Amino acid sequence: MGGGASVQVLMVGLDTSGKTTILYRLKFGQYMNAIPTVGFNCEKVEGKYGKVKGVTFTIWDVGGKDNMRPLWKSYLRSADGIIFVVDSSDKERIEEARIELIKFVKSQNTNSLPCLVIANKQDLPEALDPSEIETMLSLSDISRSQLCELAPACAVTGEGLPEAMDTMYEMIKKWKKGKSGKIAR
Ligand code: G3D
Ligand code: MG
Repeated sequence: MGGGASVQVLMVGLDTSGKTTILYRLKFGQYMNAIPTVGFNCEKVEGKYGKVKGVTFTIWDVGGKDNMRPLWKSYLRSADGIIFVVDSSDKERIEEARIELIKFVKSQNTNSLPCLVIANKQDLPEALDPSEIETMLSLSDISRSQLCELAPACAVTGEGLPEAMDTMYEMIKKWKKGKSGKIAR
């Protein structure tokens, strides 16, 4: 894979974690006020700089309200990677996020897709540190069975998002490399 490559990313996470804001920030390069997502949004985003220059990311942003969560699985079939977004300032729901994350990554046991956790809303004064989030979400447990990384970000300013997309792409490349020679999906 290199310039001109095309990858599919499934973005999930609890409602109001900032998924749609991230999607539009990546797509339009500016802050767009998103309305709560009913169903899903999908955008093609071109990597502009560095390692992802010329790479097309097709990003599926699926609604995260509790009644939508069982549907996340149905978007996995063509995904090359998962982004799980957490609201770093929402301490009350971090445990709920952990449970949904574990449930979701375990539900795709045959693929073990790479999973990037975006610790969003790092701009808020009450935001937990990335290291605290890593512990509270038990990311080291997930890392035992599949590629899993954490990226801090702020979707409002866009800070951290280019690095997050770089990391996602590197993880997908690694995963595809490891998979070749094994049974194709
Ligand atoms: P969702 O798609 O995950 O449900 P949204 O979440 O993208 O709809 O965002 C939910 C709210 O969080 C929005 O505010 C949005 O502006 C805000 N938000 C998203 N990312 C950030 C961030 O990095 N920092 C801060 N401070 N806010 C963020 P409203 O007010 O429209 O509900
Ligand atoms: Mg949304």
